[in-house]
Amino acid sequence: MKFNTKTIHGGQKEVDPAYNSVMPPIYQTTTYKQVSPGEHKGFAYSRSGNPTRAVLEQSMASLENGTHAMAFGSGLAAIDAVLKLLIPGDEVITTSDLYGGTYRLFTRIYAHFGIKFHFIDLDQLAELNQFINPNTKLVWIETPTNPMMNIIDIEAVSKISKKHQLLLAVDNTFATPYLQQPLDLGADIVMHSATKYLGGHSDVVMGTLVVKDQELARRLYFIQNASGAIPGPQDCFLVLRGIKTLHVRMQRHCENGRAVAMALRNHPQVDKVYWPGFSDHPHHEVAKKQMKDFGGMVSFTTVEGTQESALKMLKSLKIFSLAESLGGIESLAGHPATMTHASIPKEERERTGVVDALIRLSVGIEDDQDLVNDLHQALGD
Ligand code: P1T
Repeated sequence: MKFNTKTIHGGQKEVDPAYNSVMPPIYQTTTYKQVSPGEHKGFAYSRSGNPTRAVLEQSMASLENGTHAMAFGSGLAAIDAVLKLLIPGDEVITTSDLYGGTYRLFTRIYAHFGIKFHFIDLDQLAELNQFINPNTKLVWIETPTNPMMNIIDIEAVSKISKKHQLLLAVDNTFATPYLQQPLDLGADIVMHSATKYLGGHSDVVMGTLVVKDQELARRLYFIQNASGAIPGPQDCFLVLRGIKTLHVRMQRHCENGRAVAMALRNHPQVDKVYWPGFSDHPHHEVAKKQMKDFGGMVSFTTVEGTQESALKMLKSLKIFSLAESLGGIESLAGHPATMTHASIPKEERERTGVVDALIRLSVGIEDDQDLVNDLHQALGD
């Protein structure tokens, strides 16, 4: 089955054995009658499993070319489940260019439980070897990174991880499985904030994990059930509905992302534009190799280069809404330094490029000319 068919049918052979409904019923139930203890139709209690959630999980496994998936109450809850694979003394190698909430979870929660995090620069990734020691257990990467749009070579990192028997987890939120499938490139775990492109309509907070190894799936399922950060059935239904149009939405996000990136680049008031589709983007070749297109996220700075100029521009936008989050059908604009990445110390975030003047756009699927015109008027045209 090709990807554009999988979004609609993947993992969803028989969603309703009772009435053959085309969409899965929303099983709004906590529990299921048992004939005798342990004798039931596959579901005993909705933390452990729910039929609506099961359809979504099977769909996710299919989209990412994995074998098992688990859904969680948020993207961060999904990341939290991966970290629970670790024990005190274990070490994690990750990059300094990360979603601020992920950084906060690592440094403000798990570091207190005796897990050590090494935040390395992207250009040190090729020398990942030198950060590996016997305690290293996990490599965590995002690609494209939030919000600097750096691209990490998943295949190259996975080769090193495999050699040292480390787990490689890839946050695939920005790319989605439409653009890139990390398990095929050697990753062990794919994570999504399904809140973003998978849900696609800015109406659900959710996270997912996908794996292709039975034992890893067993361990993560144990954590999902034992810790209990599961999503409700209504939300699973909504994300599943979102997934059914993922391929069409992503195609338009990519087209509009390209139009916006080009228009910004050609504007005299704009200084730097971060978008991996530019042939002079430092990781353009890697992006071309591992992604089908370049996505709908674009970050930039204006020539004035101050927080005031960034905030002034953000306030002048009419179609783009000033808001956290991304990946919905509507265009959003954000100020990473004070919003999504405020939990990263200034010095550290500025080292990765998240300066006070940076603006991040989640380019929606409205008319591309309207979006470009909105940016132009906010830039003072
Ligand atoms: O918000 P939540 O569903 O818990 O997902 C966290 C998360 C994880 N990974 C990446 C790459 C993310 O971008 C996010 C959430 N990001 C935002 C809310 C944002 O505006 O960047």
